Amino acid sequence: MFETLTDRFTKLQRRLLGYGRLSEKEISDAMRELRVVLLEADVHYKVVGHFIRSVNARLKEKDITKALKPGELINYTLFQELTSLLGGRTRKLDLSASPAVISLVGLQGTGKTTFAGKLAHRFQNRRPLLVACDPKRPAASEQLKLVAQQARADFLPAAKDVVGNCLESLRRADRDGNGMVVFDTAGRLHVDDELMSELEAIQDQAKPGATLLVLDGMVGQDAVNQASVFSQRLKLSGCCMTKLDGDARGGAVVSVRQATGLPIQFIGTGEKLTDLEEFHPDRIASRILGLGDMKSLAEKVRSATRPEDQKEMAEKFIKGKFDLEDFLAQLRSIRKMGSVSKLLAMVPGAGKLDVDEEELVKVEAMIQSMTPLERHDPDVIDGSRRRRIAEGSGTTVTDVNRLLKEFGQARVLAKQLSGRGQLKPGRVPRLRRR
Ligand SMILES: Nc1nc2c(ncn2[C@@H]2O[C@H](COP(=O)(O)OP(=O)(O)OP(=O)(O)O)[C@@H](O)[C@H]2O)c(=O)[nH]1
Ligand SMILES: [Mg+2]
Repeated sequence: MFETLTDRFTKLQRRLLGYGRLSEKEISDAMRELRVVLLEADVHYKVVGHFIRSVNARLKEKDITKALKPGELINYTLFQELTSLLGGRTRKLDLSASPAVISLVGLQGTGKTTFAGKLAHRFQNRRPLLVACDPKRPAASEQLKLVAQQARADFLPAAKDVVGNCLESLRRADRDGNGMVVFDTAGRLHVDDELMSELEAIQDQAKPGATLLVLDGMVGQDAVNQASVFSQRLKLSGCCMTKLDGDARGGAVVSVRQATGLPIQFIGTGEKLTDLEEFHPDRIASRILGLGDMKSLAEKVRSATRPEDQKEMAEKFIKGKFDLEDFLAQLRSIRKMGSVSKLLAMVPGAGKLDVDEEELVKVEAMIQSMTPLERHDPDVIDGSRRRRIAEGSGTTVTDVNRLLKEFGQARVLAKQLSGRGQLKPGRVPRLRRR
């Protein structure tokens, strides 16, 4: 998987590691090579532009080169930015409803039926029911039946009235106690109006909790186009990228999130039922970059940034100059220490404080979706930027509003307190969920 991309990255990194210093020229040489690597991997050109700009901006704004070799700093920055490009945090499939209803959509042959089987296999304990939704091609229904047998899942054959059949499957699931229902919808060679109307009808009437777009990872940038077309008509919750075991160049995986906002939730790595992986942006980034030992590099960066930076940050905060970039750095160092609640439980009297870890993850995702300017000067974040940030981080505008409001209040409070000399360095505002 991603061999070509990893190969190119490894070569680039080997050269970068040799850099003794990091001047404008080295940075721009490295960026030029990075552009070639990405374009050759068939990454969408707009995504390449975005990626290069953010890596570049990050490299220029940071100066922690004392403890790190320049090449290491570039590697680390590439890792961080690639993780963020791939979606930042892992998006788990929402299985809170019972039954959890999942509709699989996508063009012909992308791997929907195979993926239905893989899902059923993975979530066997929920007694999945696989529903065939392509009455026009009897072989499609037969294929799903076989897949269901292999995965030991229940099966409902296709019927002429596709939507009616979906509704029938929900009644059956209630009756038989299936905790998961998967609609294996019909594929078409091209996106046509009839297909879309049928999928819309399924969405409107059977109301699946998740609609996943299945994309063939081999088609490269075309996956981005498919994702755009499907999301114009349907409310997609995420996608599954299949066939990444082949000689896929990786471009689709790298592009789709940034180009369409659609998170990748699974990747298919073979034809067997077990060839399914949950998509973790950080692990994939590390794999693509061929970085085995990201953990110790991260440690090094942390210790390199620690003592002076912490003090400087506390001072910034007191002076009201603390920006969202600093805030993100703080948040990361808190999260890297492990579970915040567990940590707090060790502090006498603080065990009952409610620190919502999920909230911390969300806040981190939101700040990651901001540009350097927005992080530095949150006042520029207007309505459309808020929408973009929410979209990019998989949160809502209300979440972004809340973060900005609380951040603003903390800043004002810090200024007031520091005026009265009541605040000591080292304190950072704690976010509460409302
Ligand atoms: N190598 C590899 N092959 C896959 C993967 N996923 C699916 N396939 C193969 O791709 C082909 C098409 O898969 P299907 O699951 O039938 O695709 P589909 O989207 O249901 O196709 P239609 O129902 O015709 O729209 C089959 O030969 C699968 O074995 C994967 O992750 N890796
Ligand atoms: Mg099929």
